[in-house]
Amino acid sequence: MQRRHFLQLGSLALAQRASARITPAAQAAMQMGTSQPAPTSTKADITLRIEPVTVELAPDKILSTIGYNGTSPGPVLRMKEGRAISVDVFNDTDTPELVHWHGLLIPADVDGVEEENTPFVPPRGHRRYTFTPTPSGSRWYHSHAMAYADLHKGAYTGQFGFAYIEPAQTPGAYDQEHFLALRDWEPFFTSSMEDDDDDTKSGPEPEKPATLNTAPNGLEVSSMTYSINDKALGSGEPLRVKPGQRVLLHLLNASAIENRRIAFAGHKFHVLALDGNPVPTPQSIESIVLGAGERVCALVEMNNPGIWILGATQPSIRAMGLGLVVEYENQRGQPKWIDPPKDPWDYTLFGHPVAGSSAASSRPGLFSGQPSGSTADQAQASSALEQARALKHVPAPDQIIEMAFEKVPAGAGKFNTFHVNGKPYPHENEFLLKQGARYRLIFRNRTDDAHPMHLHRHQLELVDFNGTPTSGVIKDTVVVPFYGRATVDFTANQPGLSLFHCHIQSHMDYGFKALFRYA
Ligand SMILES: [Cu+2]
Repeated sequence: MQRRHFLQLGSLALAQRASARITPAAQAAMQMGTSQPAPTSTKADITLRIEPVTVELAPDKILSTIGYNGTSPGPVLRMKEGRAISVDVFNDTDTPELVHWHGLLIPADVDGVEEENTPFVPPRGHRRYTFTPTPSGSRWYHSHAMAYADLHKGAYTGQFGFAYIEPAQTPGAYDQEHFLALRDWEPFFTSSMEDDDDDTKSGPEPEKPATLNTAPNGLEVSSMTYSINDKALGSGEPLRVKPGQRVLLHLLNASAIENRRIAFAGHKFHVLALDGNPVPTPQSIESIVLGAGERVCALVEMNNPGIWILGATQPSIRAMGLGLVVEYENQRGQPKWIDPPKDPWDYTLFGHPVAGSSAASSRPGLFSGQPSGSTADQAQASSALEQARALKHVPAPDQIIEMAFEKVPAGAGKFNTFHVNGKPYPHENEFLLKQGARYRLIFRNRTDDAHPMHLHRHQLELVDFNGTPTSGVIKDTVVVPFYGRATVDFTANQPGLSLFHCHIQSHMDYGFKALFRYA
């Protein structure tokens, strides 16, 4: 196995922090103090305080970061679907902040995104967010502040937590319910990260850059410290279970940095929902890939007494803390790990079966695994586009929007930059939506990383994943495999600005985003 080689650039991080870019809107918030008066008459349903916190990953590993209400992760916020809620956010830091409600279909002015013109929560100030949570399921909340070269800002901090929107009807029976957020800490810059894409990769590579940019890689972000919630593997209390119990797990990858594969030794995950949305075809599987920002809800039958590890499949990542001990009652001994089979991760497993095609047989010629990049492949690529346009198993959209992703190594001096359709953010008026219309987005990932692509305030229905047609899988974040392709449909039913971006913070900060506007 390849060992991680990295160049730790702590002093660079410090130097950069002093000159971190502050956007004009953030600056205005700092200077003018657009704080609302402190609420006096009515108490909000929920109060969130953005403040410095300590996180005890292990007795000898206590970190300082910014969190919510004294902890990181912040509290699990339970809300009722369709019932209006108010959230008072107090910002006890010196940085303008935003709280984004990931996966909720709410207006732009409370979505918590600068690009959508949500007002900041000013430093030492307050804002009240009022919205009606929908749809039900596992959502989450996190800072949406930009970080650029400052690894102490935005999603690198401990500002994240689950928001669980309770459905009108309760889900099936279970004995225990746990919210588990995967997380990395103490990020650092590196130009030579070994990412986990080999581990999260699935299938063919239909997309390649026309000419491969062979410039030396710029800086990206990595980490050497991991946890589930606030504890490193082996610290804190184990998750205690009894034989025969059904345990409902709400999993979230709250990393600002990396996609992750996890498994539960000795057990299978019965996947019920992706990104909080029930899937058409629940499946029992041995491992799960969670892109940054993604959620999976899974039931686990406790039918294998012992002491087990639920954690990252990569041994080095588990060794650095990403895991949790699950202990059956009356069992003693060391926690056990078993490597799961290396099954490809494929969202289409959970979709409606497409008539006349199985996952294996439905792939058009382009996706049969030949190396691509030749002229013949280019020709095939255009015919594949025709096929993507002509997907027969779902209603035809009103319009197709293609989005090609490219990486420019060291495009921003030290840092890699990312382009959508040939340019970094901002795009002027390229992505215009007509209210009520149905759109198809074709994500063409011509980079050597898997990118978790998130569209705010809308729900994406996956209709094709690397050549396999599907339907019924509803997501807000879709990992597009490296050199891969994903096609999603959505209805433009949320007027206002909607940000689309890679959920890896440094990718978003350095160009990998676009705004959808309503005409
Ligand atoms: Cu990315």
